[in-house]
This record gives sequence, structure tokens and C-alpha cells, in this order.
Amino acid sequence: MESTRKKLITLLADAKDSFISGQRLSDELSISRAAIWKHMKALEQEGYEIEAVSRKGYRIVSFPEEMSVNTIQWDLRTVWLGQKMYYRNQVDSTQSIAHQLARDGAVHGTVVVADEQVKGRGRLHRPWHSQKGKGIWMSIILRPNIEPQRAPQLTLASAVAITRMLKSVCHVDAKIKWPNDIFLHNRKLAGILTEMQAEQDLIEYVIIGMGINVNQNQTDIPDSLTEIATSLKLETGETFKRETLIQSILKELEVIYDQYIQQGFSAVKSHWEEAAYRMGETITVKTRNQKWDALLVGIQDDGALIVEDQTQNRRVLYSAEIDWKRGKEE
Ligand code: BT5
Repeated sequence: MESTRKKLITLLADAKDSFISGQRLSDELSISRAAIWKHMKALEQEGYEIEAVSRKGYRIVSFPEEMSVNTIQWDLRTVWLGQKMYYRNQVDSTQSIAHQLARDGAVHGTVVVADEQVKGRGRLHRPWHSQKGKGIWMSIILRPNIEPQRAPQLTLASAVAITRMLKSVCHVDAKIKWPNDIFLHNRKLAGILTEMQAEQDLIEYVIIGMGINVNQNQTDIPDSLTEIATSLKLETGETFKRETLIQSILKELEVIYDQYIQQGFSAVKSHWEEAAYRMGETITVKTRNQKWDALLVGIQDDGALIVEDQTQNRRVLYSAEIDWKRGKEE
């Protein structure tokens, strides 16, 4: 049922403004014309505006305002990523849903999208503000055949996918702050949270959570974040259709993920470096029990961060928080 509906929408959407006859739809989908009519009624319930003209057939006049699996998938040009998708109006966190689905055997490439998260989270259980209808709150289930210690490289690959989407669809040059932040004009536009279930040398699954601020106005950003956060709308003055952005991220991620699996991290590294934020600047490094100043040098062939401490010693960081020195913010 679900896939017939999806095929029906694809046929109608591909026809753009032209009508498709009931007979052709019934032939292509191998269902009766009465069944086609029932599907049309169901689509109208979902918010599609359908025009039916006798002897001409059907066409979609407008798509629903509300996001749904159908509106995200109809122009999704991926082979495997997001072909299985779940959409929820409100969740605690798409990460929790994805973990549950993965434990229950969800296939590689399954995607969970929510309109609102009430307990969205960042790293170290920090809260992630995920207002209803304003952003992309999405988790992706991957089952890569790589060693568990390489999983953080997927965060960097995902960051590249997001910046590529931002460039091609939104025409903005966003930057990546190692390891998981996307910055636009010195404010945080998006964050990535990578979580993993693994056993010794084997990854059972990885969940890539992406939070991207899209259509928030200034009043939508909580006071505690006004200094550090921004949205695409605030930076460009434009409102974006979240579906279009999701379709593009999934396409970009599918391409870069496949290259990464075939060629290793070198396929990601140069793209990452092109979008790297503030290389060569002085930063503050915070590890579990230390805080010190360093120069940001770059990333290694395995994605780890290279910094130079104040005695000019190079140090390699696999996990840490980095921050810019005060006074250099703008
Ligand atoms: C992150 O953590 O940046 C990862 C955020 C991942 C969110 C996605 S949404 C879909 C999926 N489901 C989830 O529950 N999570 C993922 P971190 O680097 O720890 O940054 C968290 C910090 O960012 C917070 O402490 C705030 O300072 C700031 N912050 C919170 N909400 C924000 C927002 N909407 N925009 C910009 N900054 C925000």
C-alpha cells in the first residue's frame, strides 16, 4: 500500500502540470481504477490538492504544507539512503527512535525525521533546541563495515554533505568546525551527533543525528543561544522548503559515503579541508581534565585534529572540544 502510494505520487509529480489518465495510472500500478480513486482521496486527506478532469485524468495542483514521508521522498534521488524513512510530528529525540529501530533490525540507510523534538540532544547530553516546523531534525542509521574507531570519520563525511547541500541549494559558504559543528558567518547553523553500537571489532550500527536551523526568525532562537546560533533564514532572508534540503543532504551523503567505503577517508579529507573553519588560528582545547591554548593546524589522514601547543609540539586529538580565543569572535 505504502509503496503503491509512493509510486503514484512519483508518477504524478514527474508529470508536473500535465494530466495522467486513470487508465495509465491503473496500468502502471497494476491496480483498478477504483483503487486509484481511493488513493486520490487519501492523498487529499494528507493535504495534496488533486485536480481530476474527466477524459484527461489526474494531476497534482499543490503539495501539502506539512512534511511527510511522501513529500520528502517524492523527489529523493538516492539509491539506498532514505529509501526507508520514518516521519514523526513530535518526538523526544530522533536519535532515540533511530536506536530503537536499529536494535529492531532497521536496514542500512533508514532515516528518521521529526517536525519537533522535545528532548533533542547534543554531545555529552547537552540540550539541542529543536523548534516545531523550523528546522531539520533527522537521524540516519548506517551499518558500515569498518572498525569502530573509524566511526568519527563519518561525522566529518556528514559535515561535508551538509556544507555541499548548503552551497548547491542555499548558495551559502558554510564552514566546518572540527568535529561536528557547521558555522555560517561565525554562528552555529547546524550540529552533528554521531552515536554507535559496537562490539569489539564490529560495528552493529551508527546513528548520525543532524540538527540544522532553517526557518527560525530571531524571536524563535532562545535567549541563551542568540549570541551563538543562527538559521538559514536569518542569514539569507529566505525561507527554505525543508524537504528540498533533506533530499539534497541525503544525495550528497550517499555519494560521499560510498566513496568513503570504497576509497577510505582520503575521499573525504580534501573536501573537508576546503570547508574547514579558521585553520591557522589560535584556539583553546578542552579535553577531559585539561584546558590549553594551541594553533589549529589541520586534520590527519584518519580525520584526527592536529594542533600545535605553545612549545611548538604537534599534538593529535581524537576527541576534544575546541573554541576560539575571546576577542577573535567576529
Ligand atoms: C551538537 O552537539 O551540535 C549536535 C546536535 C545534534 C542534534 C541532532 S537533531 C537530530 C538528532 N536528534 C537529537 O536528539 N540530536 C540530533 P554539541 O556540539 O554538543 O552542541 C550542543 C550545544 O549547541 C548546546 O549546548 C548549545 O550551546 C548549542 N545549541 C543547542 N541548540 C542549538 C541550535 N538549535 N542551534 C545552534 N546551537 C544550538
